[in-house]
Amino acid sequence: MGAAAWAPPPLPLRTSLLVLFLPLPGMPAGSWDPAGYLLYCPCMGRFGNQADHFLGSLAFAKLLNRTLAVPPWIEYQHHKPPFTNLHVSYQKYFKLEPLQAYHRVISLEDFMEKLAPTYWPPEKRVAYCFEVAAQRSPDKKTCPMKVVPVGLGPFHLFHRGYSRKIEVFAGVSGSCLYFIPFMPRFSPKEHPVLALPGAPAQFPVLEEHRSLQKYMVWSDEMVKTGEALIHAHLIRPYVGIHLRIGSDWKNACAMLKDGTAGSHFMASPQCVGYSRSTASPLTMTMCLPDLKEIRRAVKLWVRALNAQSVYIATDSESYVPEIQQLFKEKVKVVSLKPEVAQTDLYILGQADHFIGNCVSSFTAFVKRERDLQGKQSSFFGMDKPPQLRDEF
Ligand SMILES: Nc1nc2c(ncn2[C@@H]2O[C@H](COP(=O)(O)OP(=O)(O)O)[C@@H](O)[C@H]2O)c(=O)[nH]1
Ligand SMILES: *[C@@H]1O[C@H](CO)[C@@H](O)[C@H](O)[C@H]1NC(C)=O
Ligand SMILES: [Mg+2]
Repeated sequence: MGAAAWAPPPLPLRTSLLVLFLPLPGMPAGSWDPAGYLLYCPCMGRFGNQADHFLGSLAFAKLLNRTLAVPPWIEYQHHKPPFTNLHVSYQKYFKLEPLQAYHRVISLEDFMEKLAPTYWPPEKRVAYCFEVAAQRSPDKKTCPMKVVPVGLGPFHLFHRGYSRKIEVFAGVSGSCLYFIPFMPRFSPKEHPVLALPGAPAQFPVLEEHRSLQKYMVWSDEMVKTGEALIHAHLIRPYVGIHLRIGSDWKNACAMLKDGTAGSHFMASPQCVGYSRSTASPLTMTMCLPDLKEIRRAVKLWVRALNAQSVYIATDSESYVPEIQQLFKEKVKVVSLKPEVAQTDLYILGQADHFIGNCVSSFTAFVKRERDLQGKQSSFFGMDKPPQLRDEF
């Protein structure tokens, strides 16, 4: 809480924060960090997954004392032109500077443009490949295409063949714990740039890394857009809800039916608890709330807050008429379906109460932000979620 919440700090504090965000002494911008760099491709999942991985990778970079090259977000636009993956700079949605208060970072774009030509020329580039992945390749030594994807096109960074040399190591993709014993092998002197085909982090984000989200501060542009929409369309207090009910989600939740998934399924530790032994059950309603549950939960929280409006963020249907019907004309029910999904995240983050989907990492982003700001949240199928262990 406090400064951690990243509400605009009072003026005297702002000056001290500014000092905090200046490049470290002796490390002028554009100079090479002798402690080395960590690069990774955010190649798994959409925004929510990438954000979880970002937090873990940030923590991992700090653990290794390497500067993190912050990758762009990968957005998949297969349904509309240009029908390819887009790489959206981190700074479109968030500020880069506040991250420096936690650990040294540089944008991947800046790294490639300003540092790589001098310090990391193509002939010096090494691809680090997870052993398990390499073993799937024909000669058991190359990183298969799927593992070194053509993910970050504009930078040709994770392009197959970007490197002259492949270093295979016995780690397991997705778990930084497996990395650690092998780290001494990768001294910054011999391995100045660790470029990984995936995030050295777990999904979902570890409980102790959730609070790192306080360093993800919305960009001025996002704040401006989000605040303008809230002002124009919503009346406080407002309840924000996240409907994750589209066809891909229906398929995912169907895995719960046979009971093999258990309580821990995708982002569910955020509501059932991180400890497997004490996790509460994960029900189908929590994964895929039906209209009856959506109406029940919305009614409950609108009454509890005497809310004047409801904001619906959705991956498909919005159910505006069905929800409006609950309140006659007394409550304004709004769904904007913004072009940029992060606009929904912003508006949900600012709500007076938030009802999310426990299994969704899109919800998890909002839940973490709100937890850090002391704002209340619940989930469909779970009105009173337990407190998580956060390092504030
Ligand atoms: N605009 C908008 N997009 C959403 C919403 N819910 C899901 N999506 C889209 O679907 C993606 C879901 O993938 P991801 O973020 O990884 O979250 P998860 O699959 O729910 O864990 C998001 O990144 C958005 O692109 C929503 O409420 N509003
Ligand atoms: C971490 O890296 C920074 C920047 O290169 C360096 O000044 C510092 O001494 C390093 N810390 C440790 C413990 O190696
Ligand atoms: Mg996903």
